[in-house]
Amino acid sequence: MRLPLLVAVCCTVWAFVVRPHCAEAKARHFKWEVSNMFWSPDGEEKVLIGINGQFPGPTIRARAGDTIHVELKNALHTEGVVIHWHGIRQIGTPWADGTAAISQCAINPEETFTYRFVVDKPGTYFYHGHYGMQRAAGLYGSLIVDVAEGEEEPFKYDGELNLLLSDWYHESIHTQMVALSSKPFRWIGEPQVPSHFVHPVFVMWQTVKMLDHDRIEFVAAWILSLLINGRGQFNCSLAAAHTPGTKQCVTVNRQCAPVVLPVQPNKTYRLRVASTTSLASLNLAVGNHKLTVVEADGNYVDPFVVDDIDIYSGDSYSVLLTTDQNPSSNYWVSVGVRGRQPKTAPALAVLNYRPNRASKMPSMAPPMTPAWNDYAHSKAFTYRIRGRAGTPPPPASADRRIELLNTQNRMDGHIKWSINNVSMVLPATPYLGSLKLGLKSTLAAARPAETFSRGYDVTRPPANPNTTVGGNVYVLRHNDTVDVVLQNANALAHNVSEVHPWHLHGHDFWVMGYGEGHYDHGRDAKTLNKVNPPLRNTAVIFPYGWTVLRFVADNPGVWAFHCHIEPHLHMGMGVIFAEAIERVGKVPREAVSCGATATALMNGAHL
Ligand SMILES: *[C@@H]1O[C@H](CO)[C@@H](O)[C@H](O)[C@H]1NC(C)=O
Ligand SMILES: *[C@@H]1O[C@H](CO)[C@@H](O)[C@H](O)[C@H]1NC(C)=O
Ligand SMILES: *[C@@H]1O[C@H](CO)[C@@H](O)[C@H](O)[C@H]1NC(C)=O
Ligand SMILES: *[C@@H]1O[C@H](CO)[C@@H](O)[C@H](O)[C@H]1NC(C)=O
Ligand SMILES: *[C@@H]1O[C@H](CO)[C@@H](O)[C@H](O)[C@H]1NC(C)=O
Ligand SMILES: *[C@@H]1O[C@H](CO)[C@@H](O)[C@H](O)[C@H]1NC(C)=O
Ligand SMILES: [Cu+2]
Repeated sequence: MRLPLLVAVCCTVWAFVVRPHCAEAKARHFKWEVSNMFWSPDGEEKVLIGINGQFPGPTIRARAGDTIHVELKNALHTEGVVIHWHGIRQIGTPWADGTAAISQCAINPEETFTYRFVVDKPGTYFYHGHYGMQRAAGLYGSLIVDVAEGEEEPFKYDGELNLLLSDWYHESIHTQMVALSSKPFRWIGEPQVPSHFVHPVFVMWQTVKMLDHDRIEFVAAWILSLLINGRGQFNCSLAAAHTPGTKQCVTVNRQCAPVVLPVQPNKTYRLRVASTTSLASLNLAVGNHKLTVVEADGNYVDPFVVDDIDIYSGDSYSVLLTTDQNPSSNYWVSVGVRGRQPKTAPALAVLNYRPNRASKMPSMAPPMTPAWNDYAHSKAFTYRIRGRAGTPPPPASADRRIELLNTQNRMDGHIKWSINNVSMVLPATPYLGSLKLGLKSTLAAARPAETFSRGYDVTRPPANPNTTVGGNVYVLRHNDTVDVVLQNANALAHNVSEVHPWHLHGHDFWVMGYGEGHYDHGRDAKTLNKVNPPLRNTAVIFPYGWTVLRFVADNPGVWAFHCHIEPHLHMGMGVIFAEAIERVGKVPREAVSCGATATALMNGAHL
């Protein structure tokens, strides 16, 4: 309630005193209902979580400085729900971050909660469920913030195309969650197509007997499709549609038809690409067209030209594409898998140069995205991302360094991901309420470790893989400059180390540098980029590598910092930053009135 008022007051002051034309910040109201519904994202009918009967959810479009109000009604029958606004820093509104058990209580069925927050910075964002694995059940959509009225983007374009990338399992998230926490562990992997499939794709489900390394039991029969704007092709022959004279796929099953992106020749388009995948790391390429990267995670980057972009779960990019190819043809947009041996067919969309006529299948095969394990290609792309001139530089040094080793571990027969040997579990009472009220009983007594044993060999599985669970709450002092060293290592199986995209809530961080092997501060600190590191909210650690991030703890709240791969987070791969709680403003009662906080409030405590 207070925010729009503040904005309005500022605006009035500016209008009359400072600026002749007030950049009018608007309040934008949305009324949403979240419910389960039947849908066929890839041609097969399943139940997913939609918003107002749509999948993906409605796109929010606003201008920088606007206040968003989302009145969210939970119409799921038996589950709570929350929505996280990915990339929005929630400056001064940590209770609107939408993380269950962290920033708020899950909204009960039939109840309504209103999110109010300012979108302070232009960019390409999205929103998604942040309770259990609800994101993987389809609860997501785009959030696009344009520059404030009267301002201009630092690059020119004629039109925009929006691509929200995701992946889709045929098994329900309930089945997935049970599998991930089963004894023995059941991997929800993505077996799907023969290894030698050819484009265009005829995707057939196949039971693949997977390697049984280290006694992890793989369940073969899981199905995963890649989706573009909520649409993919499973067991659907694009080949038929591709044959001249037939439009079989398009007419037989509308869901099988690829997304069509209408363009005019000789124009420049801004492609906004965001990934909210559960599991898959992706690569996007457009046949015959170059891509100029200009934005990453709501921050401008020093422009560079590539043939394809990598995009990890939690990332967003803007790339400029010029329609300078022969306009009598159309072109494929391909989205393929990185970092895991793909058993999933690429997702396809059509760049349609004939926007006023029926779309025609491209005459060329879709571009092949790079091999899944071509890490040199991925690193070359990632290392090229720099802040655009004008990006604020990072503070010259840090006040605190937190080193986070991620390992795969065992606990009483379960498989977990751990950070410094502790696998994160969330409390019954959300942190924002319990910490604000100082309810010590709800907090784990132990302070999590700030580093790990020097001698730990990151190239081998843990010598003793036993782990424990804990809160992993790091208490940060207001205004401290914090360096986080993310250290990757070998998982439980020999010679396996995975890619993990880490996402920070409440902040952008500078990505200071990347390296191989064990981070050695004495040796590696001098290789960090202090000149033009990019600001982002998601950064990847490569297999057996490290990544160093820097941020200033200037946004009081309780913020999650975690691997954005949904099964990894579910298995404990995350930590919590409790930042200057004493400076958090008055927390709305409805955000945190549950568990021990509700009891304390009833007994007269004040938020
Ligand atoms: C694929 O589609 C065909 C034709 O519609 C159908 O006969 C077949 O059962 C489907 N396969 C799977 C695995 O769903
Ligand atoms: C696109 O621009 C080129 C060079 O300016 C020109 O030769 C060509 O005719 C244009 N094509 C279309 C379809 O306008
Ligand atoms: C690991 O934990 C299991 C119990 O889950 C125990 O039986 C085993 O001895 C532990 N191993 C080591 C090396 O501590
Ligand atoms: C992890 O914790 C277990 C106890 O649960 C311990 O035995 C093991 O040595 C620890 N590993 C590391 C790498 O610290
Ligand atoms: C925190 O940093 C900001 C920006 O540098 C400054 O304005 C503020 O006074 C600082 N607050 C404290 C308590 O140091
Ligand atoms: C480890 O795996 C990589 C592929 O990920 C392979 O190229 C390499 O040969 C393997 N090394 C060993 C020792 O098995
Ligand atoms: Cu991960």
